[in-house]
Amino acid sequence: MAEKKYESKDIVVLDGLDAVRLRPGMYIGTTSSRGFHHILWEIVDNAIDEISNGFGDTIKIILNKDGSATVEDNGRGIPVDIHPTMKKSGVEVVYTTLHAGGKFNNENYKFSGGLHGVGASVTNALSKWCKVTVNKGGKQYFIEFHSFEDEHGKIHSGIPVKPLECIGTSKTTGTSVTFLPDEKVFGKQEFNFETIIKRARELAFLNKGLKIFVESKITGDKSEFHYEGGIADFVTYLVEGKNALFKQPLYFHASNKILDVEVSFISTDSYTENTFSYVNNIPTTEGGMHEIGFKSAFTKVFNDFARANNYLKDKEQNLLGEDFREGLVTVINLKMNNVQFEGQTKTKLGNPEARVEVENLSIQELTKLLDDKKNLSYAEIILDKAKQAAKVRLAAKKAKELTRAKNNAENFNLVGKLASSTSRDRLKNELFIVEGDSAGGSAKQGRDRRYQAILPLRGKPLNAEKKRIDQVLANEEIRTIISALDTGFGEDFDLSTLRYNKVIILSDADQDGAHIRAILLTFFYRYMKELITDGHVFIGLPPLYKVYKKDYEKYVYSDAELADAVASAGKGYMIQRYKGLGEMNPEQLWETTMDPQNRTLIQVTIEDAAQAERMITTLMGDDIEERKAYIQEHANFDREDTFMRDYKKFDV
Ligand code: 0RA
Repeated sequence: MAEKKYESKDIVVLDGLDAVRLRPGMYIGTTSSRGFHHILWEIVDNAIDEISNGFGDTIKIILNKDGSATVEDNGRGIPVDIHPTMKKSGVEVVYTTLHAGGKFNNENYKFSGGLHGVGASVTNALSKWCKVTVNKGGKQYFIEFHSFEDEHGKIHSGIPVKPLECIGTSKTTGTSVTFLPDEKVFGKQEFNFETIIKRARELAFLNKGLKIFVESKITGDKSEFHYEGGIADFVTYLVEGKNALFKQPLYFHASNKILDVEVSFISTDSYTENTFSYVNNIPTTEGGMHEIGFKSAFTKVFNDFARANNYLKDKEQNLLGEDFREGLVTVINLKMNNVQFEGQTKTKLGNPEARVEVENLSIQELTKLLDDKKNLSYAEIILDKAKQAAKVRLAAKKAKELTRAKNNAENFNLVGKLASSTSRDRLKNELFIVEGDSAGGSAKQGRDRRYQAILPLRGKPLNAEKKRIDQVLANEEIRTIISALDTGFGEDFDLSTLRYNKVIILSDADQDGAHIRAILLTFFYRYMKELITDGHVFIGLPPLYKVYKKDYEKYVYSDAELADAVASAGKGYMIQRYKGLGEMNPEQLWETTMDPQNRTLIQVTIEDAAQAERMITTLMGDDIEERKAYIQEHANFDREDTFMRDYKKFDV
């Protein structure tokens, strides 16, 4: 059999832009909506490069009725002279040569943005047509490219209809590009105004001073973004609706030969840290070297400051980075060349020099910020918060150790407060968490001791000054609950070892009772979520009144029910009002609130718990009265609303 010859002529040589057509995914990732918008952002990136290097200040993005998009800038205009080796105009080179954008970097631009740096030629290659107008040197120039199928069915992409020509005069400078994404590549798709707005806003934050207009000629929608504060305005935007602890974000900007970095941050009363980082306008969701550099600088500078100013005593250990960053919202904006992206989604900056340089510049700039006396109160806020966070961290660690080491003495003492049930039947056992020692005493005497365990909670340790849920973790009673449930908490939580099928919170129908309930629910919500989602958490419902006379006795659980009870009692009745659980004797407490045959329980849903957490965490203010009023208003499981006498419904 004749061997098949393979000769040079058989090697398929793809013209640059034809390669893009053949495998668009290689250049823009996907031809879905993301890729469709990507070819717009390639053009916008070029305009931003021009502006962020100091030429011009405005970009317009216009969505046209025919499905095309226009991107206009008032930069210097793409070069129109003939390229010495390519023998074509600069404009034609940019739109027909892959990676042509890259060559601007070192000579013309210090740093260049953009996703893959594939440049405008990719947009041209994947468009049905693309028209470019350049205003420059008093003249106006025009060139048009198109993609078409020849008589052999071969597709030619991004071909200039004719060379760049001068079509008139102009008093301005800048570049305007209009392109129609090719349906043959993308199918029928259109630009999404909301998507574009979101990214335009982000770009305006990341490029201080840049004005971006977005207009849809299809719907008439228009938006405009311009932030003189840049990423400081970004931080302000991010904390809208949160409780910021600074009047305004802190900000610094520094650069050297290798990179340019700006950072802005603000402290909030939240417990989580939020860092948003960018490299060349691209979100680095997975973080990377720049984030690490900034974070270690932050930790170092604040620890040094704390020591120098006696916030940390000699014998005290340094605070951890996570302590300083609790509640911190940060935006890091890095510009540098030759970036390497790593990670699962290629959104993690890998360049090691970014860590070193960002760290050094950040140490220098953060030190300057802290030296400025007008920032002293900000430094104090961060330090106070960090010290609290460290305390909570240590307490949480201790609690964890305690629940692990079940037999040690301290733990034994804790569980000592618990009156356990005699049965070991996990499916029948119930844990009552009871507000107050006296109610706790009644509950212990009145209970069914086979299945019901009682844990009295003294009001005090869980009282109003316990503002922070994390502090709650350091609380003895909470640690007792953790030990008693035997599930562990947080990451270690394991529902399969739960000792009680029902965890029932019994608290008074007043402000303190509501607060204690909210704190407990918040704790469960945060650290034992499954306990709630699996339906183990209940609110016990003690009566508010007893209506009675000779031969008549009725417990009343809501104000609405009171009138009915009074009416059916007839003449000569008396009303006893229960102000708290403690006013009931053991038998009454059993009969009305604990007896499975007669009681009413409200099963706590995850929404209830989320609501409780919002209440606790959004009420960080020091105005105890205001907080109490708020809790009363929002946390009292409203008896008229939630009240259900049908215990079968809840008491399953
Ligand atoms: C390189 C050099 C010059 C301008 C540009 C690039 C440029 C590129 C784009 C892409 C979109 N808008 C743009 N605006 C400018 C300046 C050449 C000169 O004036 O000498």
